[in-house]
Amino acid sequence: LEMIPGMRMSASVSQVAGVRISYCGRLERTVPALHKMGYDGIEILLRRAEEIEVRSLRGLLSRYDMKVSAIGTGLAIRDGLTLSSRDERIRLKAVSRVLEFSKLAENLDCCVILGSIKGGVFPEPSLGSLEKSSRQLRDVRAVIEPLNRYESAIVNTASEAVNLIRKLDLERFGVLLDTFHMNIEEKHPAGTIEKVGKMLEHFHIADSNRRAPGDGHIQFEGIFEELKKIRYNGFISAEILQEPTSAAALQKTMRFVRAMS
Ligand code: LER
Ligand code: MN
Repeated sequence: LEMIPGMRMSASVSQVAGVRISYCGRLERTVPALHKMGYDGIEILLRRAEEIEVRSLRGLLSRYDMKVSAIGTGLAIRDGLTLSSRDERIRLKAVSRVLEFSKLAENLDCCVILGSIKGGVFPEPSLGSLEKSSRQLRDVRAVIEPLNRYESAIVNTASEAVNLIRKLDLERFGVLLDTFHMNIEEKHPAGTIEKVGKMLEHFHIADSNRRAPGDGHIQFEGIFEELKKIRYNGFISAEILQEPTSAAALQKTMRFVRAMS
């Protein structure tokens, strides 16, 4: 990605089968395959931090000169855990889960994503609970991801994420923008990137229908122009439906982003 110095590509991966937006399979298989397609890193979706053995993952990654861009935490909701729960027991368990992910993230030099783990639509999330959790997580290198209203009833827009970070003075927190969610919630996605500016620390790419970019109707030109303007130098991470196959969708994404940048 010569036009955008420092910008790199990663793809969501999962060792659990059946995650529709992740390249599923053993890392021994997905890491070399992504490397061959030109990816620089993986974003690992985990239910628990203990699913990763740091030393062997580091060995595998160094063989292919790959990095971990981020740890995705959304699978924790399968255990009923959310950071905005009104049930204090659940909320504290969610906080502990993120702290476990954080230790792993420090070892892998990457960020922890606070997406779905912030809370869904039902049970109704509490902003007060999310703020309490965020204060307890202030030492975590976290990125807050606004999600669309159909997936979450809390923090749907970039400005809500920025406001939360500013209000609580969360110095280590950044923002993760996902083009799929922006397409639903933001008035002007490219302008949103400009507003987030230096707080933008991670980026998910997918088209309007969660397919590979180019397979929906998002206008990506302005989005990439804005990423260049703010000199975004983090990862662009493919979080797309693996259709018709992971390889086809991820190769298409790589070609698309290279053509855009
Ligand atoms: C998580 O990164 C996300 O964007 C969710 O929509 C995935 O279900
Ligand atoms: Mn996302």
